[in-house]
Amino acid sequence: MYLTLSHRQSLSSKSINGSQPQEAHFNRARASLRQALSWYSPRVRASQRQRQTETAALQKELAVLKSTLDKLDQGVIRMAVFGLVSRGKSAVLNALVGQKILPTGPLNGVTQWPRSVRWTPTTGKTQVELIDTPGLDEIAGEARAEMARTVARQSDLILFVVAGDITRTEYQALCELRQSQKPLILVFNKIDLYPEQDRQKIYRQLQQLGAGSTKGKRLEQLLSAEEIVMVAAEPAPVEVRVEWPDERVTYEWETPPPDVEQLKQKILSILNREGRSLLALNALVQAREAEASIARKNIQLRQTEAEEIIWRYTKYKALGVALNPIAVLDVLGGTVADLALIRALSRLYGLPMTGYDAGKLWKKILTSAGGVLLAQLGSSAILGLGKSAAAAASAFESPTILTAYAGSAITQAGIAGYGAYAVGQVAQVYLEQGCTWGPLGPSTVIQDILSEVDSDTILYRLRQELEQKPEKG
Ligand SMILES: Nc1nc2c(ncn2[C@@H]2O[C@H](COP(=O)(O)OP(=O)(O)OP(=O)(O)O)[C@@H](O)[C@H]2O)c(=O)[nH]1
Ligand SMILES: [Mg+2]
Repeated sequence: MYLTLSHRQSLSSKSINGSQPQEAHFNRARASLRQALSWYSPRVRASQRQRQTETAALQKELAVLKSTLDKLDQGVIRMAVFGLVSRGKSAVLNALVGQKILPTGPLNGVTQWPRSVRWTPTTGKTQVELIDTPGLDEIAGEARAEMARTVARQSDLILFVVAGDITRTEYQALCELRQSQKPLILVFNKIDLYPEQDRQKIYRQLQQLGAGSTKGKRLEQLLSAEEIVMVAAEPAPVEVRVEWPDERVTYEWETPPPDVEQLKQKILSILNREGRSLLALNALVQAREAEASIARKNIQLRQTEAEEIIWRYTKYKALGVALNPIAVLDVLGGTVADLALIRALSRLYGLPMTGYDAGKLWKKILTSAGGVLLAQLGSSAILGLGKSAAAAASAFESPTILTAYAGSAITQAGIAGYGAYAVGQVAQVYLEQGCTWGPLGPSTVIQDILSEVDSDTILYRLRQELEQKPEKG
């Protein structure tokens, strides 16, 4: 028995180092997206007009889910480059690809729009889409932040190019990009402009970047010293001395070849080690957003119907409690009614309740709706007893006691009814958050994948950020 267990454990920890878990992560992400698409896509019985309006309202989210799945199927890693103007962003991408595809130049703002080029690294099997962007200080204010956010969200890996000591604007941009929760390589470009000593000094300063303040501490998680590389993407021409056979000496300008070897190696090692998992995780994070948004819209669209259902259950519950003379059954019956209401709502919204125990949900609701529901339980006990006593006494057919029975029954029914109403309201919020927690829901798969990654991977450091989850009951 023990033997089997430890054998199992050693097997699973062994497989984590190979490429198998990457494929497993990848496949699980695909399954999750497929499930989401089939769940939320227009149903076969979508003939009613209402269904059509709903589908139209969810177009955007469905498109996101679909394109995310397509991207996953193609297996292309997206890598975006960011930095201030003229740091050599376009030059770095050209050097990686080995061709001068993207225009570069000494003027600020050569690149005006994001643009992408394909790169097939020589060793890896993976295809990479490189995305060039305009300098972050080139576009003004909100538009810049929006561009950076959009591009970063779609990327699996980010390159941030600096060309020397980091400026305040650069530090701020780094912190902003960090919020996209993507792994980041800091590229120190134009090293040909610095003598060796200065170069090392700047490199050390860049390494210090994460250390220090609490803000820095968080930056460090995304930017370990190992993810800082030095390159010269488009080295400036150097003057060389040429000695001729006839002893003449002339000076000529020669352009050294680009040197981005460090960066290339870094990228390749990340891709080989965790490229597929990064791809999977990125897709899942996007799916999680889309699914939560679908839930929000569904709940909004069906507001009226939901109110009707909640009201109906409220009435049943109130009636049931009022007519039922036995105290304990009130509490039990009330609970059953609340659970039935939650189920009815999840059916109405078309949101999955799988893997999600309605009982837990109810407990959660009980605590969050606090006062009202406790009052309901309390009143069931106290008024219920009074009611039972009154019922027993009513055998004597005294009209005053009968009035007492009716009085406590109505009060209790009112409170119980309000309880059901509160349950309905809270259930809406909870269903919206909980829809991604099914067995193949993105939140669940994200958590599974992150629990398996090695401690020396980028994903491991991203873990805290990516695991952010809605409160679970
Ligand atoms: N000395 C030196 N110059 C470089 C290097 N890389 C790029 N440059 C020069 O820096 C200038 C800007 O390069 P780009 O690649 O256009 O910079 P960018 O960051 O894309 O600039 P924008 O698109 O304007 O934001 C060009 O004149 C390049 O020749 C390098 O490694 N060493
Ligand atoms: Mg450029």
